[in-house]
Amino acid sequence: MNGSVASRAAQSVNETRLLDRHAQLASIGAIDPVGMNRQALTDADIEARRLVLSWAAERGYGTAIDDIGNMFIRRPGRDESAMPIVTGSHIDSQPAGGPFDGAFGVLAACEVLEALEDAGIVTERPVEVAVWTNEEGSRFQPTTMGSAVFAGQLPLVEALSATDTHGISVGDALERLFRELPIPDGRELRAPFAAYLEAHIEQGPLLESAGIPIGVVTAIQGLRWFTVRVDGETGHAGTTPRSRRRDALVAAVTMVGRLSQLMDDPGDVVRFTVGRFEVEPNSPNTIPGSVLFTIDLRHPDANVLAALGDQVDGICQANAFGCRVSVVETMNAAPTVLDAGISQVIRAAATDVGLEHMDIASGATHDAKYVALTCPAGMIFIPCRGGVSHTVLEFASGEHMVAGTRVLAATTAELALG
Ligand code: HGY
Ligand code: MN
Ligand code: MN
Repeated sequence: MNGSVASRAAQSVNETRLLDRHAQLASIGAIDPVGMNRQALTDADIEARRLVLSWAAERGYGTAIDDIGNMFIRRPGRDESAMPIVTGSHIDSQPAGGPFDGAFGVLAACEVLEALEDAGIVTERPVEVAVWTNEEGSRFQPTTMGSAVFAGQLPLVEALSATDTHGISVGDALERLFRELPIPDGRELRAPFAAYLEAHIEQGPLLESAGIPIGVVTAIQGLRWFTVRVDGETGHAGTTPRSRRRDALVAAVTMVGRLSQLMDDPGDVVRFTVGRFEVEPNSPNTIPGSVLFTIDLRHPDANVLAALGDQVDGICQANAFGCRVSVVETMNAAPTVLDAGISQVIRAAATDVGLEHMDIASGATHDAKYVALTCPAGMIFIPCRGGVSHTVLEFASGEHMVAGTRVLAATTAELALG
């Protein structure tokens, strides 16, 4: 590792600037008294993007945006024709999330550009910050939408037609974004990167339990998402005999029960979540006419994921209770092994900065999963309190944010130098 230059980049990380910017970003979409609701392509997301772009403007960096709204901020390199080293994450949040998931990775990436600047380091390759669109997938399904489209894993037209619960499409929401946040430079989807780095809170308990500040992510487990729609018949709760009912809710809860049995895993490795459940017309004395629910299924082993996921449709159809059932798979992403060479650079950077590190597999998914299909990719985790995330209680300390950013700075500098 090019010790002195990478160390200089790490040491130039400015704690005050990083934490001030975190506070500024955390104020946009904040929930009172704690937490974050800054879902993709909402007013808050647009305002947060504007703030990040204002930091780029202060340094005169070029900015670009692609057709799915992924934004890129570029610090030039000596060789402008060389593929950039790109680092970033997302600034959209869950509806009741925290101000660290994703935001930390974008803040760390912006701070890396600042640190390189302050240290007067001229890199051979350009270094870019990426801000991916709709990582969370809460408002528009599926998760990691921007990076999936970027990597050619989700057709742009399909992503643009996804709608939120109010019927607003990604395409409509993006048109607003493009109008409100004019960024003159377009960027091709699949523009090649030399390497991609993403810093993120762990969102699990392992680093905190081990008392280790840096996780070197070796893999991201696979996931499959399904949307199940059950259409029965509404009717009067007091008069309709059971034999005449086509109750969508009875069918849907039976499906969920059977699926839960299937996913029961003594080893506690399978992750199965029904996170959204909508009943219509949702009236106490009307038989439910339709139900929509989602399934989030994850496993680190591709064969297990395939075997379980392939049974979802059959189980739902077998418990229809006379209703019409449609099961649509909105995402099927295989487990990802991150680049061994990049992981080694991250380990060396952590050692260089004087921070203990350990290898870790990611239970959450990340934009790095899709970007890894296009270039060598690595991830750096920092601990979060209690190992919790996707809750308003999510928290990461300033000390750990600085530690992760220093490792990101050293790794980025090392990769961008030659
Ligand atoms: O769902 C996830 O793992 C991530 O938060 N997108
Ligand atoms: Mn995230
Ligand atoms: Mn998340």
